[in-house]
Amino acid sequence: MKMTFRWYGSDDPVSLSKIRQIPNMSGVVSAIYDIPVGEVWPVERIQALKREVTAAGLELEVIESVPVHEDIKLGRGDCERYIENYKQNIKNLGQCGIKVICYNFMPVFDWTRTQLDKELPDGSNALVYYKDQLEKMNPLSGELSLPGWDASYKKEDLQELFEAYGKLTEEDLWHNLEHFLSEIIPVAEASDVKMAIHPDDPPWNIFGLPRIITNEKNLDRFLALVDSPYNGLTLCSGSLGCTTANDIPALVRKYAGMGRIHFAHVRNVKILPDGGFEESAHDSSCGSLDIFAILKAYHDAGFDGYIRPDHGRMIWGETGRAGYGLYDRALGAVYINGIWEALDKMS
Ligand code: DNO
Repeated sequence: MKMTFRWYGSDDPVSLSKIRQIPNMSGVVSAIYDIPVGEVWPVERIQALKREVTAAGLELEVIESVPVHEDIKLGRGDCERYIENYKQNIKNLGQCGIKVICYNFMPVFDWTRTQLDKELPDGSNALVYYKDQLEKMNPLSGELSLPGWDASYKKEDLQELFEAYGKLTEEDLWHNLEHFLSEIIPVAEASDVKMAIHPDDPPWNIFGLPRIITNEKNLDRFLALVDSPYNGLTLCSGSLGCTTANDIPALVRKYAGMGRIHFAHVRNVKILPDGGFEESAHDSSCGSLDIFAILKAYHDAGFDGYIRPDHGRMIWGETGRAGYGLYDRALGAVYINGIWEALDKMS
């Protein structure tokens, strides 16, 4: 595996030089954040980003993410133009040596939490999803936004988007996803860039919006839509793992065994009795997931793709982008590295 870390560009308070000091860190995953969703990222901009990262002694081989415009998910309006732009982005990124593109197909909202700074008993702050808080949230207020979200919409379009999704069934969403994949995967193959869809987080419908990348049955269906190694997964343990219905080690064993996981997001989550959840430290002892079993499944499958610690809590007084501070994510990376070294030496 290749250990990586998410970096939000030059205004990220977590600098490249700090990331480089985390042991065994091969590179960062990042994106160009100031180009409107759906438009083409010029090659010069990608090269400049790559130069900045490599000058700091790190690699840039994974893009997280190239967001998918809502018109593509809804199969309407400028859908075909945005698909052409997406293809151009794949070509441009491939030309710059990018190996994996992470993206998602969640209608309107990316990952959703109800509170970003819940104080845990040890004094750390974490992101949480509480059902009672969710019921009080108004998705149309435009106030719902998480740091680091892959925004694929404009605030003023929310009302209209909700109306459009009101008429879209889950089957329509599958149909639009299939169309998108059938167009882009041949380009990804020709450009040698592996596409890696991120599962829906949380993996259930939210605010009445359909979500389909949620469980084993749907992951099977997704991979069969275009049966190519270039049509793969970002397997996010914390997203799929916030319901006990998903057995993460089993999913990893299956899909890594098929060579379809290109990017591993590893984090733990504590599932609450009512179905809500709290993000926890990475260690197995802190949440509901067995991180050792998950990593063992990757190791047994001979996984040699990219991996990253996922959200961290805010600890030691750190402030900044919720979920994406330095300290707890660095602890996560070190924990994953430790388990991996043990697995290597024991095998
Ligand atoms: C959350 C991230 C997601 C992910 C996107 C991919 O922390 O894992 O925002 O990057 O869903 O498009």
